[in-house]
Amino acid sequence: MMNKITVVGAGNVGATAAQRLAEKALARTVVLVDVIEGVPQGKALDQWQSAPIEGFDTRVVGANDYQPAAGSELVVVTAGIARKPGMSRDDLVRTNAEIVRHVSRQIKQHCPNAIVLVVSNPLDVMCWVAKQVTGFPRERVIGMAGVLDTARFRAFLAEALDASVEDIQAMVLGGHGDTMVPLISYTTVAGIPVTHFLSKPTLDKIVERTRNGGAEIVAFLKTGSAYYAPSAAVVQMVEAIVHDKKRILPCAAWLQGDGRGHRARQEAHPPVRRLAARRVRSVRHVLRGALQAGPQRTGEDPGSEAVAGRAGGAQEIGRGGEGDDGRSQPQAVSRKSATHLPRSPLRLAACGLEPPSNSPDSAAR
Ligand code: NAI
Ligand code: 2OP
Repeated sequence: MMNKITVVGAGNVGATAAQRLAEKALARTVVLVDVIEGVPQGKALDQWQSAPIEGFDTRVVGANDYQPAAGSELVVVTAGIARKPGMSRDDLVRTNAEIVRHVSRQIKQHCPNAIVLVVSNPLDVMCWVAKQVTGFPRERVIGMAGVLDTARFRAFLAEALDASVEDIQAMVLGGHGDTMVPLISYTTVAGIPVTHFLSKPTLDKIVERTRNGGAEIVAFLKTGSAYYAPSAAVVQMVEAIVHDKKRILPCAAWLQGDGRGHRARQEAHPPVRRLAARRVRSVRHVLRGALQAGPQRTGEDPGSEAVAGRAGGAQEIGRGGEGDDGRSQPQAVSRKSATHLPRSPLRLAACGLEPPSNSPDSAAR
């Protein structure tokens, strides 16, 4: 159990995540922070009053500032706006980058040793903003999306197979959107390859539905996006961290390609390189949009150094890539290493579970 976990953003995902964290007693205190006066306090009080019925002792407290969050060991960032019908996750980038930048500064000040779990969309870019602004080491800034995408994939497969979700083993890597990669060759039903049970057209449909899993829910809800499965995914990751379960879960992470194992895997698996290249393009695209307004902010306030660094980083990525501004890992990226490293450091990692080049997963992409 941790002493304190903070959830920033007391909206749908944040409030539901806080409730789940408390019910699982993953911390002594769960702090819910939001900018809207009264909302985090009211929701936290309501959740705390469910404790005698649900049988947990975790105190849930709400606040509009970060004082109660001070010293949190883990901070979940769900602050931001959610998608409406017709919007892509990337449409949220300008607004949410500002929000996550502000939140990250607060985290850096009040929770300097925290692990930051980012949820706000577009996920990869928001992870990058959080990492740049906090300056935390890369292993302390991770993003949730793959666990959610994997859960959706498993749920759809279980439905098609009329089997228990518990007996479907799968892993979805790639971006949280069009570049999502459900690894069909690693998908099994009680250990038996799923291709024994489902035809390619059926699997293709399930892959497509998984890719559009978020949009399908937005189309139903109309006023917001999914939150039950996303909050469950957050809590699975938090639980893995709190109990140091050694789980292998897909997550967004800043990869610099400087680990020997990582480089060896890159060389061994051409599809992963292709995936990386695709992600470089997608991140570049998003960053260009996000940073058009960037330069005029330079020098605006102490935090603008991060914005300038971000803009510089993005331009470098666009030019072919020296990546990191070196603040958090000054040893890591050099001009020399950048020539053979992935040009965008943002990629999903799943500890050696990359598909071989002739796998069905290459087709799925
Ligand atoms: P929501 O609109 O219900 O809640 C967002 C909350 O953030 C609101 O209560 C708002 O007041 C608060 N907020 C805004 N600015 C803030 C600030 N500066 N400090 C603290 N709180 C602030 O949205 P929802 O459904 O909870 O989604 C939150 C974010 O998570 C969205 O960006 C959404 O796209 C993303 N998301 C990501 C998923 C993923 O797989 N990575 C899955 C589901 C949602
Ligand atoms: C989802 O996939 C909106 O990213 C969110 O539901």
